[in-house]
Amino acid sequence: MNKSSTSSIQARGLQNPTPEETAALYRRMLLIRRSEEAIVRLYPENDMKTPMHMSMGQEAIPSAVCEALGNRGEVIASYRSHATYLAQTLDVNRFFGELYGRVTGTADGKSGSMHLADIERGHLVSSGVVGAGISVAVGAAFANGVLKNNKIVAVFFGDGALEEGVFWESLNVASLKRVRVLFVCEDNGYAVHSGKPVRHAFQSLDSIVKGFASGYFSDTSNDVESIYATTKEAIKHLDSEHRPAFLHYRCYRYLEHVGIGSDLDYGYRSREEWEGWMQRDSLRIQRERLIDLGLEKLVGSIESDVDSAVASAIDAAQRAELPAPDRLFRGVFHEGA
Ligand SMILES: Cc1ncc(C[n+]2csc(CCOP(=O)(O)OP(=O)(O)O)c2C)c(N)n1
Ligand SMILES: [Mg+2]
Repeated sequence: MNKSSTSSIQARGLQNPTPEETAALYRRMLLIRRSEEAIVRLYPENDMKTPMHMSMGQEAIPSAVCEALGNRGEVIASYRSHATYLAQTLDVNRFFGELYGRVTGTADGKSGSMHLADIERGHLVSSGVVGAGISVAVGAAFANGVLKNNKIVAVFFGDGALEEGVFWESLNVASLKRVRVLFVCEDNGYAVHSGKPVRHAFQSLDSIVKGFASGYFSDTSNDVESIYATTKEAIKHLDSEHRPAFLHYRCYRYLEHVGIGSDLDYGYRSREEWEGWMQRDSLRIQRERLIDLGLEKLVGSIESDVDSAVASAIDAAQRAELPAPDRLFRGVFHEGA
């Protein structure tokens, strides 16, 4: 797996990541995985009073995109935003503060897991409305062009958002006005319990998106290094062509649509399909890659850093205060300058 994905990067003329990049990609993915493993363990205590749209299995895409964008990145996400939030901000403290509904959270503990945002760290907004962030991203990217601040907005959405008019309107206007924005489709094959064949009349997006004069980049591997290399190519395209780019990345959701359980007995997807994706788990592959590079010690220190960051964030969140009643309406509406 390791060798074949390396050679697929080479076959596409893309550069292999350095060992430092390999480790940084693993660190981002591990922070997401360990945080969600903790959610699976602790959610049944009923102290995190928010719905959970879990990202397990989908860590590679936001980790690769945020690493590739570095400090140029600004992210907009859907309700499935644990992974994008942690990949972009690396801030597990405010993350757990919000899930526990505490004042230390991203929104004073008032928004829950579907509206994670931290503008200062470049996670602009998340929304529970499918596709809602896409047009906002085009506006934010347009503003960056006017301000000439060199920032790049990446908007993450699922394959279900391709059925929303707002996606096509946003692609149209971004292509027409040559807005530098990355449309990142996290294609996990399902919208709730419906597969793509019963939802999409089109077979392939490639020619449709290219028809808009937008860049089109696709990666079906769910391999973080491959996605990282592809995203860097897309960023080059954005910078040289001054056009949007559509990144079509395949992934797989390990858990149920909403909640922390398995849904393999619901009958809409097969255990064989699920096992096939589990066998090429992006975290395991990345860990093996670091071991192959002789970096066992580094793996150990990344793992103990991440474990203690997650444990101390949970401990702090559990001990933090709930928002006082007089904060209820603060920050809900724009309060002027
Ligand atoms: C505009 C709108 N329509 C319907 C819904 C209900 N809904 C919530 S999640 C979802 C499926 C979205 O699937 P996808 O975009 O593929 O994202 P995934 O959950 O797979 O990450 C739907 C239809 C919604 N939240 N917003
Ligand atoms: Mg989906």
